[in-house]
Amino acid sequence: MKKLQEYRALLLLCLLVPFMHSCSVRPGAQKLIAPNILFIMSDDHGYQAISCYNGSLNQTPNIDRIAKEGIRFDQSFVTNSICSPSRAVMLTGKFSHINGQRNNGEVFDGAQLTFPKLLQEAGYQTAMIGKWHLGSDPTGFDYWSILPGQGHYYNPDFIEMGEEIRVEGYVTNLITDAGLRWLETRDRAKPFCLLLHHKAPHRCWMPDTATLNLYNDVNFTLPDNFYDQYEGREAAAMQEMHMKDFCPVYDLKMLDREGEIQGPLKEYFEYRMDRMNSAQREAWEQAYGVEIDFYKQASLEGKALLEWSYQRYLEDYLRCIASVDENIGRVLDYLEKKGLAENTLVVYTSDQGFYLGEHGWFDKRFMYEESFRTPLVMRLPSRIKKGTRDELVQNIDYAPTILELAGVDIPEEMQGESLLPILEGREKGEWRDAVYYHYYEYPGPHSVKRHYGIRTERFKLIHFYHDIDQWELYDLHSDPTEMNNLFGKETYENITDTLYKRLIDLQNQYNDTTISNI
Ligand code: SGN
Ligand code: CA
Repeated sequence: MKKLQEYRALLLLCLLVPFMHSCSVRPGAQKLIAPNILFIMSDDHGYQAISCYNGSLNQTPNIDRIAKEGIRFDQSFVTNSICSPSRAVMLTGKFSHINGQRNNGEVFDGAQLTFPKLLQEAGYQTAMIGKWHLGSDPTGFDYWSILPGQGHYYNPDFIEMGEEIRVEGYVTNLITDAGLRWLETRDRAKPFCLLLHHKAPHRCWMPDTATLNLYNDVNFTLPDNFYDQYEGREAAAMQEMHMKDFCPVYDLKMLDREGEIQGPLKEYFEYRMDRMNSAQREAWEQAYGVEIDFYKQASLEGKALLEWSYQRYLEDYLRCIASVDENIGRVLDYLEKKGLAENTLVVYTSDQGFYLGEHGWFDKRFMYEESFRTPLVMRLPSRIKKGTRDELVQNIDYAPTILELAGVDIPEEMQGESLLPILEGREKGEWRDAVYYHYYEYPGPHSVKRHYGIRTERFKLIHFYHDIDQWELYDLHSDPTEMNNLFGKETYENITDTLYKRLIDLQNQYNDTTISNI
């Protein structure tokens, strides 16, 4: 009899434990255990620098692993290609003009609804670790430890639950260490949602000492439009994010011992180097010494200087990414080791894409493909059907997707769509035919004019405004690198008209009142 009672108790426990993780989620989702969420986002990681996106520049075996065991989105876009705004969109599922975060430097209204808040209310344990860059303190997290502002690569400060601490080491490793520590000490009775947000590979691309010699012998091929002259594209001609705008000391690490190499932002870079300990500094001096000597004696000019700058830029940028990828591998290994891989949604994305020499540029902001698109791969073996998809998806979709997966109702005010049907491999059916974009940060760094626009599978129509009034039209099938502005050209009147009408529809649908006559 006692045995039977024990057996019954055990049986009851076995039946209950799987549902303990989904205790407060909506009925209907009960048959599935609420998945854990691990949302990894880096800063400025262009899809061209990810090997599973057919990038030939570098290898990213761990990001590729997420894609191979899950899903890769090939037409994934942001709504406003800049840091704080993208982060606000990701959290709220709403466009910048609705969530209020149009530019960097504005203070995020943390009182509004975000997906971590809703998950927390539904019984998840939530944490945010790494780059936050939203001005106000994080809300909706049981634990947070963020870099102040842009943060530092070496021996960075963190604000941990309101208290500033300085930690010795390299930022990408430290963010991962903190993430693993939190996973290890979390409350195991609850599902978790961890936002792990890397600073890398943000400007000024300072690699870890362990990667300083990567790519030394590689000669990267220049993009075909490296020497773009911006014909017919006024706003593109007026930007200040060209490789000729690089600061030799700050961007290209040409800080010589003698202090002879001058240039803008030199002090800014010295301040960063001053954070290093002696071993870190010595590794840097050794690694860059030869290049600095070369730079000093070669007195490069014109094309030679631009092409050398491009090589220098890519080496450091890709070294930063090597650390990001390796650290993603550490987290994936942890999930596997702890038996968490099957039921944890792993997302890898970036706050937007980046120019790696296309049009001669670095930075982001424009609605052209390299910065409008952003990498997006997801893995959840228990739910996601493996493969690649080409639906037009956008960062407004992340919050609704995660909420639906967790069995939490998606609030009306969220403007994105849940990607769950796509993740579950349902046939390509009804889906949006166009995405909307709006960038505001002008006047501002890199002088990219304000603009908004629409992109369909094939065409893109953009309007640059404020102190300029220029429309651009691209046929992405015949001109994927957007060199030929077709706006106003004969035979394109009909498509322009159709796109313009659709653009107005989208502005109405998303309540953006910035409507201009064509
Ligand atoms: C800094 C950088 C810019 C960069 C912005 C925005 N300049 O201002 O190059 O575009 O951040 O980046 S720096 O001299 O400080 O490096 S974002 O990721 O925060 O949007
Ligand atoms: Ca960014």
